[in-house]
Amino acid sequence: MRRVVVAIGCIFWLSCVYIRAEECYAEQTSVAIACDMVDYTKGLSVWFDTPNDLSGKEIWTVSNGNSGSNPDFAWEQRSFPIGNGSFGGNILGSVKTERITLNEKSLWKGGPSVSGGARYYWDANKEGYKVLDQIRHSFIQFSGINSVATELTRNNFNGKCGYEPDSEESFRFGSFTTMGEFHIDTGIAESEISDYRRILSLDSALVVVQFNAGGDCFYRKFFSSYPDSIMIYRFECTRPGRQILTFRYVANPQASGSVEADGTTGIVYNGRLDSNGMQFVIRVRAVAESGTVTVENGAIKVIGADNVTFYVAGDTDYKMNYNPDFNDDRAYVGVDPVMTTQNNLDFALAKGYDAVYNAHRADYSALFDRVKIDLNESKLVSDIPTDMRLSNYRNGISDHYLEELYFQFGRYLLIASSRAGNLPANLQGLWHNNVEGPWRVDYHNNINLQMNYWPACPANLSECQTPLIEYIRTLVKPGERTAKAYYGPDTRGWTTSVSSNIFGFTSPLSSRDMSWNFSFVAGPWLATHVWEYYDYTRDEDFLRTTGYELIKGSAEFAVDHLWHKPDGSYAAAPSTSPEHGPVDQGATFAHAVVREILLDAIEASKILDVDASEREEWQEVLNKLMPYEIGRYGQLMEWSADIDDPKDKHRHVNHLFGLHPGRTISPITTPELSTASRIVLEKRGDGATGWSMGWKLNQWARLHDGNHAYLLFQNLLKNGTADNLWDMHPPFQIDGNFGGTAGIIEMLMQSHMGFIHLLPALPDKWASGDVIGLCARGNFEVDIHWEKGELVKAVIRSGSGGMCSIRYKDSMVNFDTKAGKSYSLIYDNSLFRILEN
Ligand code: FUC
Repeated sequence: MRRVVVAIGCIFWLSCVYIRAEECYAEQTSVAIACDMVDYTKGLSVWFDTPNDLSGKEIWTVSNGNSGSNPDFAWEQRSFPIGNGSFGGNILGSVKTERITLNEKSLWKGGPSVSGGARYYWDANKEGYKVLDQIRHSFIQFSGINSVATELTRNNFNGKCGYEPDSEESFRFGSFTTMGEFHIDTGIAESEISDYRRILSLDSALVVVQFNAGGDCFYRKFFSSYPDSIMIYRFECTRPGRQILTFRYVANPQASGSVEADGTTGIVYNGRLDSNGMQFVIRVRAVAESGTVTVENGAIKVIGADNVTFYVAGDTDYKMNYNPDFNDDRAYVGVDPVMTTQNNLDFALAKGYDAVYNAHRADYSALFDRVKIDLNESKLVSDIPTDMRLSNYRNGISDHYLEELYFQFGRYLLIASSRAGNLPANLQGLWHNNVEGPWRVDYHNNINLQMNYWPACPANLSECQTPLIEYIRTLVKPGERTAKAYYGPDTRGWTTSVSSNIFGFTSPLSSRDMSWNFSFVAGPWLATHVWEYYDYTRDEDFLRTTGYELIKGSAEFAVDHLWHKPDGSYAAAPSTSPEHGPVDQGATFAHAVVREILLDAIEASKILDVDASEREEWQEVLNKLMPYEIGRYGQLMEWSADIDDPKDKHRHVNHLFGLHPGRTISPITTPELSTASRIVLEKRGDGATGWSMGWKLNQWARLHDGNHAYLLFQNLLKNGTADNLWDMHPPFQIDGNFGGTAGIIEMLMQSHMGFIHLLPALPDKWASGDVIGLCARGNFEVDIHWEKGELVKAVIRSGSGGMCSIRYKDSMVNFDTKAGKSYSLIYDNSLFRILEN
């Protein structure tokens, strides 16, 4: 019966294809047929049941500085991101005109190609080292923090380059910028549809927009493929011939270029950014099943097609450069995007939709499927839209499915925004809707970039960390100049400061506000991630050929930037604690980072059996570094003097760096410091901006307080998360998502103290559960099963062999492992039984 009706409808439809789409649709709705929608919400999915409209369209032409809110609400809180690590988009799911925002991670303003050229661009460091002795002397003269040191630091330890776009005639720091938008008119009125759903399926890395229009099921499917460097938008309908589409590109308004026909079924935009002449190309090709495709006035028109696939390729002329010539305006130019987009498009077209989709799924699943989490046997039911779930959660309704979803969403975002061969995830991962954005959507190095990579290794996505390591490599050569400029010509090694870009920028910015702009341990902090990558993967080749050099250069800088005081001790003077407080003669945070990178360098040099004398030096500095101190209300002191304010609610908790992400404070090895850290966290409180709650969640987990960690996780979900599950600083900042995912792992397993600690911070609310496929340092993969709040069984897969030490509560067990073998650990009555599987 149904088939007959469909056939009649089809004839009717074909007869009206040349009438304006809307009119045709209006007539068509009179033939109502039930449509059995495929349910794409099944499994792990984030979804909405109401469409967006076009109210935010092109709002990105408005710059919004560092403002707390994105002017485009629908984009920020109700769209879905797709990405392949470099090429991404946001799907708005509006009915009448689909709107897709577009990003390529290397599309940046600024750099050495701005007017003024390379010499101007690289002239960003001051010569702070010239007043270093004076500053240090003042700390002796005035017995600590003093206004002479503050003024000298403010005037000499900033840089020459502005951070605000209008701060310089030729703005060289630059900004990540939008690649424009696609608008696809469909001729279908929102008022005429039912059963609308917009779904991000985490199981398949696919966005689906679906609805019933006049009894026909419409599906739009969107994904960005890493193996084929192509984005695909597929418009399907259960009734043949119903697709009437006009596909238009709207360019970044701060660029020049034009849209032209690319053959008879596609368009191409070849443009250059006004700021720096960066060339970028977008190429679209429509492949329609039946119907006609034409190109008119720069738009693709599809009429009367059954299903239509749009293949979209985009690229820029950006080239990463590890060894930039400081006189070369074009040091970061080196790709021909006309060619790369053509090749990618041709290749994908030849492969066809099914093969491209299958390759995308295989690539994604190989990463995503490694980790499964099940809290209290939560059934994977996605029977209500995510915004309602979140609203219920905010009202105190427990929802472990939502918690699992949030955890896996972080893994999805990392796979979508950080893949080998490209830049790391920036402040918004890969997604931005504006010509410039908050904090230039840059690489922010006093917590944010680092937080982006907290989950990479433990969430079994170590491949996704390679962009960070490649990026760190790009900072070394410019970072050596910065190190020398501020700490003297004999300073060894490299560093970077609070904000970096894709053009090797490592200098401080021009602001005299030292609380945020003085950030010389940013380089060593980044370099700890190089060690972490090794420690998880135990890839000794990597350590030898790539990693060690980065770690060593960073440890050398860490040592040379310290003040070797007359009494023989070492202190970071001057230094600050982000992003508040005075210019100090030894901020706890700076020392904690120095400790960590020196420990890393010592271990790395031992493994490679190199640099014995450097090792001694590193150990000597470690021994004589100013120690942690406990202040008047029992708190871990943030500065060298006991000036902490117990009412201080500041979001940065960097002085607890040794607790997390570092490993120099732990309830097991340093109980007093751990208690002092707890006092800091209690005073700071459980609210904050998105990423800050994400960080405190990790820190509470490191204190082995599962219920308090869970409280922070709940606060992050309730108060720091948009309906599409993006982290809200606000505005949207992706770091909190990654901090949240990492924090859940820290609650279930830790491995930073030389052993694998199972369920170190299990909250009462997660009484039973399973997690499969977490990674621990030492190259172990771990599954954990627990019931009624107690460990029942763990499975350890050893990737590199060697001793495995496991801790649960106060019990420890050590056993030797062979690479490639797996071991079951049964825990019963405080005893472990270990079986080789
Ligand atoms: C740090 C934070 C801010 C913001 C910015 C991008 O400076 O203190 O809150 O997250 O990074």
